[in-house]
Amino acid sequence: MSIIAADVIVTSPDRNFVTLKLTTSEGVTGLGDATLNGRELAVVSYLRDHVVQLLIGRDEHRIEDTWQFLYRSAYWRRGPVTMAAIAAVDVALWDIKAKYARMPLYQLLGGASRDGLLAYGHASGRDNAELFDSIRAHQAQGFRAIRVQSGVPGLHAIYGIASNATSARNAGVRYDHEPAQRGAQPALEDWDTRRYLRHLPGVFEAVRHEFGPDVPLLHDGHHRMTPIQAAALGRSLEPYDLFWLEDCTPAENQEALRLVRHHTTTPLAIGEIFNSIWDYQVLVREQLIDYVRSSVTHAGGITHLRRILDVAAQYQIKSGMHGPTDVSPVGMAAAMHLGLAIHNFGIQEYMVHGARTDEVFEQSFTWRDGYLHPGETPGIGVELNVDAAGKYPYEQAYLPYNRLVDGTVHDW
Ligand code: EZ4
Ligand code: CO
Repeated sequence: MSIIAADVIVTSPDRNFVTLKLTTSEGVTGLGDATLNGRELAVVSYLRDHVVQLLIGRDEHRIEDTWQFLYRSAYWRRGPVTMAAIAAVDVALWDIKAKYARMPLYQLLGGASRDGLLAYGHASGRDNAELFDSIRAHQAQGFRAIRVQSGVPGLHAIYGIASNATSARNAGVRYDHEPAQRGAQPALEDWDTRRYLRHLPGVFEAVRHEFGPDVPLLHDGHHRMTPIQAAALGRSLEPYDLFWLEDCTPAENQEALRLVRHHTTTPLAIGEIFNSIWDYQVLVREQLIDYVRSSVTHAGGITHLRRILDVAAQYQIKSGMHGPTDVSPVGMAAAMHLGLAIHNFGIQEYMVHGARTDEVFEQSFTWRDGYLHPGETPGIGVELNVDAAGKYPYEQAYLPYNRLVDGTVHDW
């Protein structure tokens, strides 16, 4: 038994996706997501030019060994490109193993620890009226937990405020599901932290007043604050009982969270741009966070993210896997299987994919009453329709960036 083919498929139905497809001598195929938003082709090259030939002839059953081989033999460890590539191989191998076993992947990971995965959606608005409409639309669509992002008076375009894109499956729910704008240059947004810090607590006060105390509310700071600013925001949001405050400071400085933690009881989530267990070492050991934001896609696959979450579990830290539209249906399926199986599941981010994406990726998952479930199809439950994928060739796209009023580039 061995891997006889490894194909890297690039398709851009609603946005760019990179998918690895492995085929075994038994005729079984497995899929892995290798999408790195805005830098997609770097992972394509990493796989096609450096990894594919290492996979041909390998025993597809040796998942751990293949992970360690790819990680250690490269010598150049970690990094988003390397870890997305390894993740794709890892998930494709788990998909194959589960298909051999004729079981949905979560069964191989220990079986279900719950009935379904609580998911949160992205509500946003330029002002409170628009935000309330967006929250209502999400609730009508089944979401029980809601991320709240608001425009800030005086700022024109900021992270997380929906464009006019409307998801077909979610009539009425407007999504910022193309923050990676197609084109040869990134879009420029503006930013002013002091205005934001002044404005946001009032937004949450209004949302709590309108929607009551029960609904879990989340917020994403998108790495924009200094530690002392983040501490002040966490404290000013305490009366509104957030489920979490995400990425309050730039993620690469783990020490920054110590200061934030000492000043606020608002739960903290971080890690969507992390890619290995080493990024969490201080945060987990010192219990500076409450939720691990890594996705299967960007943190070395099922094998590595499970390792991170097992260490986190010792400290009552839970999962909060990244689930934007740039995690493909393959990456989302992998997340759902892992989330269903682990004990320390927290919540799953869920931005609904568009209709063209659903045409390319045939999926088994279910979405009912605010809960996701990966379904019972053997493997991860996703198949790629190659003909449909071929209709949507790669298009260059960039995430936006921002500048302060004096022209300084700021964290986006
Ligand atoms: O900006 O996935 O919590 N979600 C996020 C996302 C990220 C994009 C980057 O590719 O912060 O919207
Ligand atoms: Co985020």
